[in-house]
Amino acid sequence: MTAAATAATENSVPEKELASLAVSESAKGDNTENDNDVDGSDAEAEAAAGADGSGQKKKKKNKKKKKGKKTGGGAAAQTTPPTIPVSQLFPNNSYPEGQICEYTDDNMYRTTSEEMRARDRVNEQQLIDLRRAAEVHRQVRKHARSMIKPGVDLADVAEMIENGTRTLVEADGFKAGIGFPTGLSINHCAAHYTPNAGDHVIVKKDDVLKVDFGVHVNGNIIDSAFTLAWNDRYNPLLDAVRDATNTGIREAGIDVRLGDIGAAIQEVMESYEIVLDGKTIPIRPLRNLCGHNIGSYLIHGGKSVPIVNNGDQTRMEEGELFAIETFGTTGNGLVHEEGICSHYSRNETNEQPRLQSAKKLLTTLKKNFGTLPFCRRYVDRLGESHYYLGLKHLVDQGIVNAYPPLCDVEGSYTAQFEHTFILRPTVKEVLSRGDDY
Ligand SMILES: [Co+2]
Repeated sequence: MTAAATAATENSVPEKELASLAVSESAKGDNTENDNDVDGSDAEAEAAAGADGSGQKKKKKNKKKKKGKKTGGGAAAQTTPPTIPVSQLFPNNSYPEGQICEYTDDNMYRTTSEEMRARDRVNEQQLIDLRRAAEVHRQVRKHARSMIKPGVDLADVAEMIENGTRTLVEADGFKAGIGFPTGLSINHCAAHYTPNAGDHVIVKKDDVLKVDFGVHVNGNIIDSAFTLAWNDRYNPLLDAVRDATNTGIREAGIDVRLGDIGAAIQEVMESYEIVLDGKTIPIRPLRNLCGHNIGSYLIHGGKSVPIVNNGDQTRMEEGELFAIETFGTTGNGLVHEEGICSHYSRNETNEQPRLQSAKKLLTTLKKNFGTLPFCRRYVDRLGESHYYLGLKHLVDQGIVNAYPPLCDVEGSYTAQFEHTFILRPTVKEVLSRGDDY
């Protein structure tokens, strides 16, 4: 999920206020090994996909050669569509590690430092929660990738992703669940579209679809996104953004300035171009979107990771969790708010609603979502109805924030890739890394 861009105009670009995400691979190439590990776990789950869960579990247990793998030894088979909680596939919290990237330069000492290792152990539970959420993300998106194709209804896609997440993470109040509304933005729309009740958008073969969803365990949120297209002509756009995101991840580290990360992302993104209908178009970053750090139950923790060089001197710090997301476009490079709103989140304010119906709704929102973003469908499924006026009242009073879809100019195409990583005392761990992106 990207930071809500305040309505952008050509004249005032509120870059500082926008946060989005980016991800990159280890500069040293040591990521290859780790990528393979993730591959291994996916391949393992894939091999058994579609089969009976318990039967496969036994089979896998006897497969000793998997034991040395980092992916948690006891991983058994997931079904298609996914129905088995990851806690059953990875007993005793043996969730796969993300991609491990060693720190470089002045921070090289951290990898082996006893002191840093001791600090690392303090946060073990958080790491377990994050890895569990990341594994849910990988397994749900794997199925999403196979079911999303031209002709599919975005309402069905959202339902699959959300129900899959709830099942695999064993959703339970604030202990575990969905991190934010499933973003399913098409073509010139870059972010913050999800179907409202009754919306039926059918994917077309020349569409470019961004799939952005989140999983949390005890408020530890994994925020990761990818782009799908079925026409090869968009490959340069997707390559540019994947490369830019991986560049951002690679540059990230303890004490690194956010503006420097943005500069690296911009340089890579702008080195690409695309030919559409015989016309060569430069690929630009969507400069009023950005990545962000993530707090407990807080998708935007207050720091923004720009995707252009905005000169921000703020530094990343030890222990911080970041989502780096980059967006590329064939359009103007600026998003504006467009269309019907579906995404909302509650503001931390003491302001009280004046309307009675809004008071009741606010109580429901607090109880069910806390500070996590939600969409209208999530309110519908609580059994609420005719709440739109109350919701509008809360938005007008500044008690709830509204995040309408964010789009570049009509006719343009936008792409997004996003990963969540944590700056552990010893290493950078790209939690949501998979064999897919
Ligand atoms: Co995000």
